[in-house]
Amino acid sequence: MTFPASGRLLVKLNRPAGAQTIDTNGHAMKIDNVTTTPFDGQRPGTSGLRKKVSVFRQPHYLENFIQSIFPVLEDREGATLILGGDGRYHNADAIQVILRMAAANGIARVLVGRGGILSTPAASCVIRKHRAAGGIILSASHNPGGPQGDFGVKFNIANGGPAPESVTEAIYRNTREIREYRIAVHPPVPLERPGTHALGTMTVEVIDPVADYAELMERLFDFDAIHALFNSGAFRMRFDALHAVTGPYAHAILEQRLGAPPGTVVHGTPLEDFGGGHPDPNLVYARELVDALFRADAPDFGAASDGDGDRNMILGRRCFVTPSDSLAVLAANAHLIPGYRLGLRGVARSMPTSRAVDRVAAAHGIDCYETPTGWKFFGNLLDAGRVTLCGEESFGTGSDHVREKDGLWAVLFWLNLLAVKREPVNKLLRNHWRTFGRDYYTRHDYEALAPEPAHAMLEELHKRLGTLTGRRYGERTVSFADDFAYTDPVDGSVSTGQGIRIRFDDDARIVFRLSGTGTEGATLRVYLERFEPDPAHHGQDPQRVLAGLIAAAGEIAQIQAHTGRTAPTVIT
Ligand code: G16
Repeated sequence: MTFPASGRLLVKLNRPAGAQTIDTNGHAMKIDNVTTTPFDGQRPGTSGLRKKVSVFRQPHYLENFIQSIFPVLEDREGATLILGGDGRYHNADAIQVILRMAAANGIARVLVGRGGILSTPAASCVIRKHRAAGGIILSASHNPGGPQGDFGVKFNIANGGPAPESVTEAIYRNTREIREYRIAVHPPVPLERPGTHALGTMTVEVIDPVADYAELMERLFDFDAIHALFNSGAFRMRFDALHAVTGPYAHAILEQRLGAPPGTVVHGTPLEDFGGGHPDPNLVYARELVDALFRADAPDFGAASDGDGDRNMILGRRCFVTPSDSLAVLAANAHLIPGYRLGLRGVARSMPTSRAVDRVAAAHGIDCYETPTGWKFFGNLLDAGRVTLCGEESFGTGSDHVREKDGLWAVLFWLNLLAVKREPVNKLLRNHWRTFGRDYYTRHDYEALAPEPAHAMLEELHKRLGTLTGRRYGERTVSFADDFAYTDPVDGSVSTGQGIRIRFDDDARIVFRLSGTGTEGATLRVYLERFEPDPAHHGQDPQRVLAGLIAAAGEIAQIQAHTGRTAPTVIT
């Protein structure tokens, strides 16, 4: 039997009597209850379910996962849901499937971004503004797209943030037990223009994906000051959207509203395969931008965002700002920005993020929380009003304005800061380090490892944790080693196994953990940092400053022996 619109072959269909609804145009809509069986491996990772496109295109795969989300939606009947994605390959087909499933599952209204587009932070903004019960965001974030690339589904709850572990575990349990899903039989809903459509008794509202988000940004930042900066004739910027979702947002906000000259935004048209690139804003995958910022005629400011618009990379002329330093600089200067002029309630960072922001928090007398990797761990702290700013080493920065990290927000924050200070990024950074000291920091990734040896390596290291304290590696001695566990201060939930921390007698630190966002093999992440208080030593190459720690990491985890790798694949 063929299913209209999806074109997929489906197995047995059960059509119970009366499984018809009448839409607002008086048309009957048939709902099919489709018999299915569970798939292995539908447990959401660090940020949603991410798999190869070919996995998601298997019959029933997407549908099983989506059906497993509906029972966790509070007050589903009559609820509003937000739907959109980063425009990657399979986005358009998946949106139509989800719309038909939402209609069949009693959702009253779905707001969809025009063309199926919504950046992750914009989706968070729209969920909050329209008091939706939640949102489904189709993205594999910074992972490559296209038919051979990755696809993903994230579920956000009513606060606009990623579902916490209790919810993702409930969804996972549903995927283990699913026997049937519900889907309406209906032609595709046109999404190319804003407007309202009926899908059975459900209303589909196609919205401008930029409008609500741009309005929020205008409330937080001094757009006049940024406009004046762009018009000063003394400031040039390059924003690389990497052919991903932030293109339309950046064109609309930076060029059209803030007066940046056309051409400031490059690679601004979202493409299904991101133009064959890797939409990950870091020193390796955003090489073209990095090269442009290190040339003789470099612009003053450079920035990039990722596939779904929640990450950011900040560059000055001949200067890269690590995400950890960026968070610290924003925290130290927040009072200069209209949306934060009353000061910060507190700050939070993920455990592997450098401790640069801790120093700012200590100086300002505010709380600083250390959470596991994953934006979902900030949700409770933000909701409880304990923190205003948070960030992660993985190019994520955000605040309580939404419940996701927010790439363009971070760029606007920096622009506002530069408009107030009128000094180059590298000078601003140097002054920050002079005040607070510099946390030299780097992350080494070993991608696409065979999963078994990678897991064995960390298990073995885990077993040796108790024997490490007191051992000498090069010029340092281990003072502390553990596997990070987190107790959420708001709801008391406990998350264990969140990364191995090794601290040394000079307070230098190594963290080892396996990525929770990859789709191919395993990725080992090694995070390395060392504090340098003396401004006379602030201008050095982090790889050289951290060489001793890098060697110690290899020795402690026996990386080469376990993986056969002699060097990381990505250094940031
Ligand atoms: C996701 C999460 C982030 C996390 C990052 C890295 O980002 O939202 O909170 O820091 O993954 O995770 P991992 O080290 O496990 O790969 P994104 O941008 O991929 O959604």
